[in-house]
Amino acid sequence: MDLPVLYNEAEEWNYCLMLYNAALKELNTKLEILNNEFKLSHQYNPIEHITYRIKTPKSIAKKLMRYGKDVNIENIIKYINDVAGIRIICSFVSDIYRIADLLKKMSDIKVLKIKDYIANPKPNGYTSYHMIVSVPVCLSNITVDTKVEIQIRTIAMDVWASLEHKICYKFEGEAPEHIQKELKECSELLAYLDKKMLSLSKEIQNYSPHPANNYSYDTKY
Ligand code: 0O2
Repeated sequence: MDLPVLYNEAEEWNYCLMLYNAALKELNTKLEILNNEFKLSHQYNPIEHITYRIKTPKSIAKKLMRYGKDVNIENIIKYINDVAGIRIICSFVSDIYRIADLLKKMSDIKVLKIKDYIANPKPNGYTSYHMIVSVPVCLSNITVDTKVEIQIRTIAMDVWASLEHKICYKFEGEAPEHIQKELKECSELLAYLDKKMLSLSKEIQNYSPHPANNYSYDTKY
């Protein structure tokens, strides 16, 4: 992200926020269009809902300090990939990969990094598909490539992550061992549930009165 020379740090930060917000809006619109198209041509929407946020200054500062970096705008732009974050909640695991593949094919979106915590869950049981992308934001005289973190997950994965986040916050990152163990078990149960729901949904599709409109499921999961 190249910034114009501005008067002071506050102005620079406002400029960054304008870019991050613009990138989130661009991505959100693209995803809404995809979902609407799916609804129209397959009577099916792979995206349940989308949320997005700008990371709080406190959380940005904490992350930079964890990385051993000074807290300044240059380091935020360079090291913090999730200042702008968008979360896509899907019904089924197959939808996650479908959405990720569609994003990868978008000519103006550059994929910078992928972390597949579904294929490789974190040791605590966290599962989700993460992409760091760069979105071109067209301004009056320049186009600025702006980083956004995309998290794609199922409803079940989202329930787990939000509970785990609350538990971590409550115990300041050091939850008792039995709670950690039970959380891991919950994650495995939810993964099983996701698989069952997908196979049930596939079966229901076979009963559709309009087979021509049937949505073809990815067979990866
Ligand atoms: P918050 O509150 O969501 O902002 P990188 O992107 O590679 O530079 P980073 O950011 O460490 O480095 O990468 P990662 O692991 O891909 O993504 C971090 C984000 O994923 C976190 O952001 C969480 O939103 C989510 N996440 C990762 N691991 C866990 C986990 O174990 N539990 C939960 N609940 N969420 C997780 P932040 O900055 O931690 O927080």
